[in-house]
Amino acid sequence: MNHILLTTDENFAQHCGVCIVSIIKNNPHTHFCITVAGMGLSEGSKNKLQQCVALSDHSELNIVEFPGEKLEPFPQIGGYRKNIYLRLWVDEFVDESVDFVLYLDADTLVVDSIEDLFQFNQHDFIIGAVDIPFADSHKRCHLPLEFGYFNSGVLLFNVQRWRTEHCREQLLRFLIENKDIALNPDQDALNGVFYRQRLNLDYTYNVITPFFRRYDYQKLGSDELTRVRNEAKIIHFNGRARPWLYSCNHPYQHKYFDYLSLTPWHTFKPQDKSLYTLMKKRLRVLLGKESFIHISDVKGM
Ligand SMILES: [Mn+2]
Repeated sequence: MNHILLTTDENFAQHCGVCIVSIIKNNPHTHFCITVAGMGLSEGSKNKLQQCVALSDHSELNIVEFPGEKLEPFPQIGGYRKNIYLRLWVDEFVDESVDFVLYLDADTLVVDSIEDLFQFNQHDFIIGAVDIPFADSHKRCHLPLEFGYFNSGVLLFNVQRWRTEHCREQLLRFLIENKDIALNPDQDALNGVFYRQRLNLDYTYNVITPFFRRYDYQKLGSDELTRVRNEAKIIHFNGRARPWLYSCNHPYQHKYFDYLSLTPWHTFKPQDKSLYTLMKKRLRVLLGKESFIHISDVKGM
């Protein structure tokens, strides 16, 4: 059984459902045990999430209502809501026998098989994560450059070590001691504490938005950029590129709506959909002002 963890609140329940459908549709022969840890999820949303998982004959969903008081010792940082820390309770959401759990942000989309992530026998890491190319956040966090700085939207947890080495407590200590430098709550702490015990996953497992922008990450070289775009397995709509907004021009936006159409949220209409946004969107492309690469530049589109 392959274990996946997602966390959400009521606002992100739909995106969480879309992500679940994308996992199932791209891994039709894989058995998943999916946990959704949420705070304040309505009964309606819980039912809809169950219907998403029911699209697979052999996957199961476990919805956990997270007790908010557990978040109390953790600092609130910037504009982030404290529920960003929910992933850190990964060890409490699964049985003690489970070795690995793949955590996915609800703003990700799985677009290919992710079975390889569950098929290895390596235990000498605490978390697997994907580098942010050319990130400079390690300076702010006083981390050695050679370890890079990873994004916390896709995390492969070694749950056994997470539990026995009291990782959540280590992170809390880091956050309290480094309140002034931590800007990205969980992400800075995870980097700050586990940079030496990280398994470096390939870029294709967390393709963040800048990979699809015309002028970002040019230093990676066009071969590498093309490889990551073509072989993307998990798309992460981080930053402002939200596919559920009509104005978004991310080349994978239509995939979000493809999977959405299979969920009980299929009647969703983007709030910003209007003739004005349509024209603005088209005009940006026509005038060459669009920062995203063109849709046909991405494989199979
Ligand atoms: Mn995210």
